[in-house]
Amino acid sequence: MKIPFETARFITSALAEKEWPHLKSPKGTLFPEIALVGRSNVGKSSLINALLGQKKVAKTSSIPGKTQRMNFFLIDEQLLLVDLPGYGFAKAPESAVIDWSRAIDTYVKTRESLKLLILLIDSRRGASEEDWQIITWANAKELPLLIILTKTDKLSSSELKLAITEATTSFGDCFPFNIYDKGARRKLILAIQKRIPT
Ligand SMILES: Nc1nc2c(ncn2[C@@H]2O[C@H](COP(=O)(O)OP(=O)(O)OP(=O)(O)O)[C@@H](O)[C@H]2O)c(=O)[nH]1
Ligand SMILES: [Mg+2]
Repeated sequence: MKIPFETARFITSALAEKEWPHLKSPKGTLFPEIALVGRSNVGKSSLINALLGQKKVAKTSSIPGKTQRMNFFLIDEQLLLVDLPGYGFAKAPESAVIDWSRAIDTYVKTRESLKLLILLIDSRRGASEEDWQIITWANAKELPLLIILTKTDKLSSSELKLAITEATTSFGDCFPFNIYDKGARRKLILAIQKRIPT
């Protein structure tokens, strides 16, 4: 699907299933959807901004747990992109953590219009237990999955090489990314386009 990632229109912020939007295209079908998932603070909101070449589409923060709801954006009037709340954030009240993880779990397992899951993993930390749950589940469901190693600017080139080798060995293809790499946006768009069926 040839999405240029030029415009983003905020649609809604949701958590419970009944709040999720069911937006239809002029053709009368649900818009295809891609979602970003990953640990809190891994760089999901920052990646959305980089993808759109705009600073303020998704709110970012150095404090983990910034995105506490699912934020739905309509991209180029063609595709829904969802910024999911991050998991593994220990400082939020326990009940809130349970609500988030339940909502994310239900979302990735049941959302019919979901066409691609983008899993972000911090290049310095490797995959967590929750990341592995997502990988295993996506493989079982044959849902296209794009794994991105984030914050690669924090690694030396030899550390990065090692991180990529380790990631490739344990879960296959991955895409190294950092928000300061000017060439990354175009490559990322191509990687996403390649994985969304037309
Ligand atoms: N050095 C560096 N910092 C980054 C990069 N991407 C994100 N950050 C920083 O990491 C912090 C968290 O980024 P966010 O994009 O808010 O992370 P998030 O995954 O949306 O976090 P939650 O909303 O809590 O789930 C911010 O301080 C960002 O500026 C990167 O590529 N390199
Ligand atoms: Mg966020």
